[in-house]
Amino acid sequence: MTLTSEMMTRIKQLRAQLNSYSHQYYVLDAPTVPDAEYDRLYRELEGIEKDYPEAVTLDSPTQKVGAPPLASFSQVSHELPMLSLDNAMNNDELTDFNRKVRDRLKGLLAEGQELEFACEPKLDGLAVSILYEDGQLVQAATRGDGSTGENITLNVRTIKNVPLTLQGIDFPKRLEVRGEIYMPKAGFEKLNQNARENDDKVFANPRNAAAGSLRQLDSRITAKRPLEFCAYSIGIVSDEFTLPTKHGEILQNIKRWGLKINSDMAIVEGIQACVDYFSELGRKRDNLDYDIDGIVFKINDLDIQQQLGFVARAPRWAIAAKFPAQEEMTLLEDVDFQVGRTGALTPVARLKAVHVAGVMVSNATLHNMDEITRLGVKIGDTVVIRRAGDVIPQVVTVVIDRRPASATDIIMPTNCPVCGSKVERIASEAVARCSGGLYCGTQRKEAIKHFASRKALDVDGLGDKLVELLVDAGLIDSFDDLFHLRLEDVAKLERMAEKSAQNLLDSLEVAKTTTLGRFLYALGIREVGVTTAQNLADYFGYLERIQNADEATLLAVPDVGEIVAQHLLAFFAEPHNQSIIEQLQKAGMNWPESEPVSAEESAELPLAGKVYVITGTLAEMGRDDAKQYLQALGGKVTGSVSAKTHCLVAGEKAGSKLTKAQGLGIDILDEAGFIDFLRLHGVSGV
Ligand code: 5U1
Repeated sequence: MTLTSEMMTRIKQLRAQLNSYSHQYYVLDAPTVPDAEYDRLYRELEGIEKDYPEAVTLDSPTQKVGAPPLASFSQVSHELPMLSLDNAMNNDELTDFNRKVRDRLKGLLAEGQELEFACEPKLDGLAVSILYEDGQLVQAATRGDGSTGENITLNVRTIKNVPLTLQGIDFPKRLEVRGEIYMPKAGFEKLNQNARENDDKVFANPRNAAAGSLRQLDSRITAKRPLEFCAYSIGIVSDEFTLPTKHGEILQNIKRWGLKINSDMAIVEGIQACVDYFSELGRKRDNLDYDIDGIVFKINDLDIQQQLGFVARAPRWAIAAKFPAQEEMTLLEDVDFQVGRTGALTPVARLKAVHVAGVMVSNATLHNMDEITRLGVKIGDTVVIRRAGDVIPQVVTVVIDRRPASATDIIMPTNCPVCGSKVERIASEAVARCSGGLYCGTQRKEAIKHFASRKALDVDGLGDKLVELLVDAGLIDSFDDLFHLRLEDVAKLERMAEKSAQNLLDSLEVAKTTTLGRFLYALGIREVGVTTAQNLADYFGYLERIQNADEATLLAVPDVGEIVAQHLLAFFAEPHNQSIIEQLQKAGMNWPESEPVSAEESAELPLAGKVYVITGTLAEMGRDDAKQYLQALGGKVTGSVSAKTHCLVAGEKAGSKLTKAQGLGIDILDEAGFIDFLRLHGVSGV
């Protein structure tokens, strides 16, 4: 077949369209068409290129899937050295940096004139250089030693948000963009989750995952990794191009040319504003979509940058203010096995106490025996602990060359450390469980704590400590015992008095009236979380129908797969569980039941078809209640902001989702506004 000019026109159209959709999706985070439309156009282009291989060009969107493996990476000499940065470990060192800069600029700054700084989160990834000639990506290289790096062009070409062709026409003939390649937290978690399931390499942190993915000789592997690029400066720029006078303006140009820059960057005046920015980002750090290890502050004015120049391999006009490290080394002194609500035995590392990310850590989770085998860890080892955000600290690696001769293997006990029942492990499951069920004191306590917890019956005043006291005093053994407590017995407990005991009984009385979703969740059926419980309640409307449902009917419920269906069937088939439900109903537990809302009816609900995201702290109602209200009005609640989001409900301390929603021009409601909105839609009692 000959390649006609009509066909060439169609190829060009498709490439331009696909590049534009990719840019909207990966760089602007604002897709304008569904994925299916992108896929359709992609397949059309792929089909044409297959029929006319002579039409394939290096910059075609189909060429981002990787190439056959290299034998090794070649070397690239950086025409302009890639600099490193001096660090400031605290506010004093940051203000010291400002003082030194001002001293050097004496005479150039008016009395009291503040310097302008660009503040940029310092991504925890790998510094790279990407070279464009005539708008085409021609080379990408690692930083290496700053003078020579490795040629990783084939790998960088596969990164979704790195354009193969620059946008617009006003870019320099030669342009070197510098920035960081990193792996966003969500992609990292998913990659590791997959790796665990398939016995593949698990990475210790997003940075290692990014490095491991980028250093692949087979770029087809890199293409499958969730890497992103974020630009923070330029290197070579050909002479015909007139550079702007401010760093911030350069970044805006880079953005216009189709590359991603950090949306959390800011331009501020004076060092105090830098200190404030550092504190604010420190607070937001855990909620960002990516790992950062500090903030880079740069003098914004390029003339001033030039006046200040460099010392050794670092510029005098920039500094990296560092956050406390998220990883530290310490000694694994022992391992205990903790019994959970469902009897799962979790190995917990007892550590020599160590500061990690500003908090003293002496325990870390080891997940399960498979994880212990994977890590190859022994008691007595020196281990690396990672604490990122609010998640439980993790043991991520073992420092093998520090292993003492006395190190001992970690062995799963054969009997439950709490009740002595046999520990069992089902071949298909990673976890081992105590077979004691509610005979096991810990399982009993944990089940009752769960029953009373906020997302379940939400019994005001019945916290974990009080449940333990009640169980230890022999006052409760099962859920329904809670509703038969006597005032005089409760009042005798440690730190209780008649008034607090009465308050507890009153709260229990209130909690007797609940919703079907909450009741189901409270029962603690394995794998039935809040959403699944609510979906079951919405789908069936009546408890009895859930109790009698067969597997096929359960599988029709959104979010219910085979495993959940099996757990539900097993739970309701157990006479003991049926009797618990009967006892609770006899004790007065009740919830409204009604025919489920049909598809036609739900399409008529006021928020039908609308997508909401909830972020930050909602002090009045909590995020779960907010979600339930929105769902009851027909709205869909998702976890991440995109162009498809209609409205963001943003409570206190909202972080990157708020910034993103603002950037996309999405409606935003604070908590007070949200409560008004609910009232307007007829929700009472909020
Ligand atoms: N955000 C950001 N990271 N980072 C790293 N900006 C930035 N700038 C750097 C480095 C090494 O160097 C320039 C100041 C040259």
